[in-house]
Amino acid sequence: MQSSTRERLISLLSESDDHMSGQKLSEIIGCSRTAIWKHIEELRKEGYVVEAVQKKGYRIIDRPNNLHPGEIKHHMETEKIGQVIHYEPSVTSTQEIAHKFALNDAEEGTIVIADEQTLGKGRLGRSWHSPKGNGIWMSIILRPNIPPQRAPQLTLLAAVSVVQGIKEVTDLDAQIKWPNDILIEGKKVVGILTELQAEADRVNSVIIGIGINVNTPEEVFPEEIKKIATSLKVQSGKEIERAHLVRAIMEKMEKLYHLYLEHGFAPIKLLWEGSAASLGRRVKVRTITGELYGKAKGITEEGVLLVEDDEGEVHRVYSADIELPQN
Ligand code: BTX
Repeated sequence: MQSSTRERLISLLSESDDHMSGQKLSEIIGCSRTAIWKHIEELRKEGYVVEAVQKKGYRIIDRPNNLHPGEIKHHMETEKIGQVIHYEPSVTSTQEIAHKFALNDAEEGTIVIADEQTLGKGRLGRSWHSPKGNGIWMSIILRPNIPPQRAPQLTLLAAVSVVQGIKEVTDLDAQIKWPNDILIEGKKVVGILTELQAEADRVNSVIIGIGINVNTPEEVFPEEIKKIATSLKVQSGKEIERAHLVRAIMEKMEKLYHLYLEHGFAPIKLLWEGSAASLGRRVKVRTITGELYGKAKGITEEGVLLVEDDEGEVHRVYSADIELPQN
């Protein structure tokens, strides 16, 4: 099924308060009534419940919890972010695909989203568990005119967007653990991986990968992450509509991105600090060169973490894993 016809059909049926006749749909979309009927049959196979009433027409009365672009874009209020969506049922990693699109001049705000990843990537060569049908695995391409050293700020911006989107859709309060984890009740519900295509002094594109455990039941997490991972459904007790959450995150991100381009990192920093789990606490910092214990004092204007050790010396931490020992 051609995606644009399908998307138009879904949005026409979703936007109408009443049934829509096959005749009317075929006129608006510009195809035959038989084609409309075939599309409706396809939608039913995918889990849409489409009511058909004689002399009145069709109406969607239930929809599957899927990530099709038509579902995500339905009533989405953005100009850029998420306006172009590449959806795939199964991929190795949405980051890989987004890198290819970025090299081929994809528009800023393009997203790649999948129902399953078979080789989901974390940082430093780690893997990201991305099972089918219950998470959000997506990569967003941005093209800010900034030097590469400012790119980590966009990880923090993305984290704030996700926290705000989660709050709007689920009413859960998530917290950010510097730099890229989002936690609820101390367990990881979201991971963010920011990668760059850049020259020495300027960024060509920033590819922000976001993985969210949305409706994952506890037993689906592999043994090695069961203790540290959670999902929004486990935390809220409710099934979450994934497309709704993606849409909310896109809308939050677009607002924050405008703010960032106009006023720099300062306003984002304030919002980030408001949701930070680690600030003011004792932390264990693991970098590739070693370990450090101290108090997380804050982040700099560049998004670098400041940690004061027991001798009072303040260290700038650019990239690390942070542990929050139970106080
Ligand atoms: P990270 O390196 O901070 O975290 C990876 C670690 O998190 C793993 O070693 C494991 O311990 C744990 N982990 C793995 N899977 C999960 C999970 N589903 N939930 C909770 N904990 C887990 C974090 O890296 C960055 C993850 C980005 C994922 C997105 S998904 C879309 C995009 N495509 C892609 O391949 N990666 C990004």
